[in-house]
Amino acid sequence: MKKRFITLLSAIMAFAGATCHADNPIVQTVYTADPAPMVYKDTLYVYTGHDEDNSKYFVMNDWRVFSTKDMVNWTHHGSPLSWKTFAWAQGDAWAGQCIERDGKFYYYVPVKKKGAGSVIGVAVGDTPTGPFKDAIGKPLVSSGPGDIDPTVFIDDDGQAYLYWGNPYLKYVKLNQDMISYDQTVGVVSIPLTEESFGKRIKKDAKEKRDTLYEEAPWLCKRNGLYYMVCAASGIPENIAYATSPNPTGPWSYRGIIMPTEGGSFTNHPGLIDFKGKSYFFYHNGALPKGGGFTRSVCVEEFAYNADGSFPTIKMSKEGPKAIANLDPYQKTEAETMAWEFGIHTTTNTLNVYVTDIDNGDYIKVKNVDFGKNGAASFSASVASAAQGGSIELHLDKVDGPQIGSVAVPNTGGWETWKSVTGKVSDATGIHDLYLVFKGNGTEHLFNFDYWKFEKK
Ligand code: FUB
Repeated sequence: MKKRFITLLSAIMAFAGATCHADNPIVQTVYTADPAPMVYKDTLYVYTGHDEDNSKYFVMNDWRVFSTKDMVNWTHHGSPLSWKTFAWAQGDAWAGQCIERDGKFYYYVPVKKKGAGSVIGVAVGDTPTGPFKDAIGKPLVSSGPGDIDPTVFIDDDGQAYLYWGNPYLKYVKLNQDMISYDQTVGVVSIPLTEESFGKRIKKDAKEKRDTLYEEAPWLCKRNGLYYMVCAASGIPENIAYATSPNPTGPWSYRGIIMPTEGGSFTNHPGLIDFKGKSYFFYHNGALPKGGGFTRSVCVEEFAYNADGSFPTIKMSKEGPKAIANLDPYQKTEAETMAWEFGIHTTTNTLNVYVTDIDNGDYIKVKNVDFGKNGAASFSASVASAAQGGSIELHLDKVDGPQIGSVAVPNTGGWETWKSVTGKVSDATGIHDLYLVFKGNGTEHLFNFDYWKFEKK
């Protein structure tokens, strides 16, 4: 994404100051789409697609994964999977979902098969962030046109379901191994009736769909009720839902959750409960140069109504409130952030780190708890084949009180990492921390891997 467009947005954000904590979209370094949240242990992961810059169609080559423990700071884990992972695929890394079973992570993704159309593949990994490999060396599902947007769900009795489809809605019952499905049941098409998915008001004679169902199904369960949340109502899409007492229907249409807004003609839901709260993920075109093919994932906290129905959920710039503070006395990856200005993240074979750092760029980390006694020093792991620079530490605003700084030298290489340390003063209590990068020269200043404060 071009830095100059981010510059404008960040200037507006900085001017808006403390009252405007625009944490949506949750990622600003790349365009992201089609969110699929998953909780594993004490961490919420969100798997996304990746719209390439300047796309004029759904040009998507890989998937991305991000994680949070506090709902405001997101750690970038790079790209765990691409369509190239599947030797038999030729493109279209569209909307997927990952789920854990028995310590393995199964990632269901649609891809374009060589010489054919969309099919659904399954990749498997040992950790939530991969690496993932093709689990079976061929498509898992190839049922005809519209095999996109898989959603996977494991019921309380252990039966797993994989739903998908546009314009159809189909499912299979996955076997215990998660990489094959029950052939006796086969591929089942859900009847798309007005009772199940609402009546479509047809705009013209070309409109073939009778119901609101469009694509992007998301299957989940709460208090014994199954929810089928989906993109609906044609283009531009909104998000609607149906419910059923069974995972396979019949489904009853319940209404619209998120009305159309946000500058992207598609939307795509992902729902999750995390640490006692409910979260609704979606995408819009809110970043600079954003739109229908350059989308960004956002999240809202919500509460189900007492009868189990959804409230109307509006898109916001603020996103959810923090549910935990960040401990600055633990090693924190530099690519953990609530917001950033100007930087990118990149991956080598071992690691994700922050790169493309220029004078005036910054990373904002929210709700950092320095404690009563405060911090004494700050260390950072940095690398530079150029002139280096410095990291200034500011509280609450990019030009807020400065609590310290560290100088970054030329370390002899862009991946020749060195620890640098500087003194810190007047850092107590809970603050948003701005790591502000300074330096001169025409090249990028340095790379940044992780940081940590020491207590007084
Ligand atoms: O990201 C490509 C397509 O756009 C997805 O498959 C749909 O759900 C829509 O979000």
